[in-house]
Amino acid sequence: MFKPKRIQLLDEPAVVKAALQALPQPSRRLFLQRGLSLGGLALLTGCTLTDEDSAEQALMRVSRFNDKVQAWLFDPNKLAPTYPESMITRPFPFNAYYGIEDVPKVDGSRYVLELSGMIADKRPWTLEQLHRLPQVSQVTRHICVEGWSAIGKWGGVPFATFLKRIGADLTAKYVGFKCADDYYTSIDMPTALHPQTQLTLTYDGQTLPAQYGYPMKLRIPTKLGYKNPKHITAIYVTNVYPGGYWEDQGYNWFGGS
Ligand SMILES: Nc1nc2c(c(=O)[nH]1)N[C@H]1C(S)=C(S)[C@@H](COP(=O)(O)O)O[C@H]1N2
Ligand SMILES: [Mo]
Repeated sequence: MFKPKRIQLLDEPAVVKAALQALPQPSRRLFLQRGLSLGGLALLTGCTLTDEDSAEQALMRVSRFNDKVQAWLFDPNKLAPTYPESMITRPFPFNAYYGIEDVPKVDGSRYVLELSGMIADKRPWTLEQLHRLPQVSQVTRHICVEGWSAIGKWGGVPFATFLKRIGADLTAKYVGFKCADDYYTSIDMPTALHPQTQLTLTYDGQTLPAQYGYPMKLRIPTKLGYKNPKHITAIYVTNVYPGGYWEDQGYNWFGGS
């Protein structure tokens, strides 16, 4: 019988420690109760760790397991906290994988939002058409993994309204986003349909400023900052795992806040 060999090259305590930090609280507690070992980690995550695995690959697999746990725990009816306007952070921080001088300059009059994948009506949308849909607003907290958070006010169209309007297949697994910079990300369908997930056109009652994602971004208060794509140019619906700019470099894909 084939029996996978235990990892030789791996720094076992370091991998277990890093994996533990990647796990959400309930499974972390379970794991601590069971004792810390790579064997236990393999049992818990269903990942067989062989000596062909690098520590990095092992952690990636634990992170994918973590996606599943977070998806199970995600309550589609639970709302992220909202705040009074007096608590808005001013000025609101800018963040991207580049400096503010490199923010993409998008011409709103020429802008079109492209649609593809499991969507019945793939006709592209202009900004004007998006503004004509029913608008809502929210004052919520944006939390960045880099260690800061800030409260802001975003206005736009509930994303669920938009997805239904275009005839997106709501049983599909993922919604993916391409941006005017080289950024890209993707989210699970339950999060896409969450009542606070918003196709955002305004910030603080004004047209969305360039640095915060003009002409359109996705605001998801139930997820960390990197899951909130700015300058969206294309949206697609798919069952094929799309990854993301930071996710493909090791950030956890589910990215719940
Ligand atoms: N297109 C694009 N979207 C992006 C990013 C980016 O670099 N490009 N950075 C993400 C990260 S890590 C954060 S914290 C937020 C920052 O949004 P803000 O500039 O509105 O604070 O945008 C997210 N969306
Ligand atoms: Mo971030």
